[in-house]
Amino acid sequence: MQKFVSADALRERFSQAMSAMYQQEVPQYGTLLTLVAEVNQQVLAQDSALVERLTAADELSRLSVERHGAIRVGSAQELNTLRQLFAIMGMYPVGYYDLAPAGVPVHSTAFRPVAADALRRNPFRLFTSLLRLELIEDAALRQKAQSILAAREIFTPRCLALIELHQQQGGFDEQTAAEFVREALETFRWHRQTTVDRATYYALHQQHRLIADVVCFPGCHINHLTPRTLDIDRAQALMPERGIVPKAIIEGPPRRQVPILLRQTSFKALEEPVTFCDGGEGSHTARFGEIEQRGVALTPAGRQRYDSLLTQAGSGSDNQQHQQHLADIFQDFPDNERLLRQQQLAWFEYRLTEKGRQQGFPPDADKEALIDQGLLVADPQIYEDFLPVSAAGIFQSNLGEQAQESFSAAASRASFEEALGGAVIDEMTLYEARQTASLQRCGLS
Ligand code: OOG
Ligand code: NI
Repeated sequence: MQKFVSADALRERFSQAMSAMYQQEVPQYGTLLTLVAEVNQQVLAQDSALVERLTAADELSRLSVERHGAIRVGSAQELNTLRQLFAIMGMYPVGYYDLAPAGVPVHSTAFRPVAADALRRNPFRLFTSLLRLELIEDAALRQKAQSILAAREIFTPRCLALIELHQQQGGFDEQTAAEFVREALETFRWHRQTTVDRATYYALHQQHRLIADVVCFPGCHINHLTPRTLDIDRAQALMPERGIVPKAIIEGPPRRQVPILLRQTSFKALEEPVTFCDGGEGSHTARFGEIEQRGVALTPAGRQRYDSLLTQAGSGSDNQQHQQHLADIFQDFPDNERLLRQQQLAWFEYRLTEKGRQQGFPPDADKEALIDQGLLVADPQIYEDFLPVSAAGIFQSNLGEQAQESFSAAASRASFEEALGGAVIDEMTLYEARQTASLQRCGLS
């Protein structure tokens, strides 16, 4: 039998290739990577307990390769082909995010690995948005955007052939794997040449900057890549020293003893020169850089608490004030692991210690007592997904300062799944299954 390259290896190579390409395209992203690596090193050097814990949970090695990216597509067909492309790399659509209420005319999912060992190996994820053309009010312009999108092909012919080949034979040998990564990368490359004339670009831009970004280019350029930091406050504070101007506030929850969900900040999109297809120069702002700090995934009950506290806190314009205000409001959210477990607000993964393996215990033993006796360890499950409010904040900060109108169209998960060609996976069932499986492995019911 032929030996195939694993999906995990393909994803790892692809994520490395994307990162290398983006460093070339947006040199500030390289600066950001260096900064994050330094901050992570400092945090680990100062916190041996954290190192020990991450090592024992086998979570340390993924840190340096970890990043997410974001792309935006214009048609059902493009989204559907992306689903097939990412499946080859072990990335599946998880979660549905409707950004229309926040004034962004897209709905989205995240393509990411789902199995625990795949996440440990390389958790590369892509936040993928589908433009909602139906939200363009001007019928003529909507029609025009539709026909521009219908005429483009964002995948190379060889990439499409390789997707088909993979579906037929179930894998790639070494040589084909390398070719696949090269060809797949082309879809996400930046093109400074638009496919439309100046007038069309500005007409679409006038409707919404994002619409111009999705419709006017030959591919779906990667618009940011985001490394994972262990201390986002420190990284944010150091950004100006490195010549990077961060967005005003860090999105998401405040700093905590037990970090929860996801905190994010970004630098402003670059103004990049473009050439219109009828000649003439213009500029386009779409591509930026972002960093994030990931914490424990919350259960539906925890998430509900988070959402309501965040709404209560509102937003601010001064980061220090906003963080202090958030910290005050989030006093109501338990901030130690035991309480998070006991109140079932967060997801954990359990494992036995050496002592636990030797000593044994009945399946109905009290988990907290076993933890106290040093027989059992509960590692927080990292939140692998995204936050729509934060995502909207990131989108907005890169769409200029002017207020965006809010689209009131009802959430349309069904139409998204129809375009995708399959259902999105519910992230909560993944976290829950992982917790349950870990308890079973430990012999607990
Ligand atoms: C995606 C913005 C969302 C995040 O980290 O929340 C995102 C986009 O700008 O296309 O990447
Ligand atoms: Ni992002």
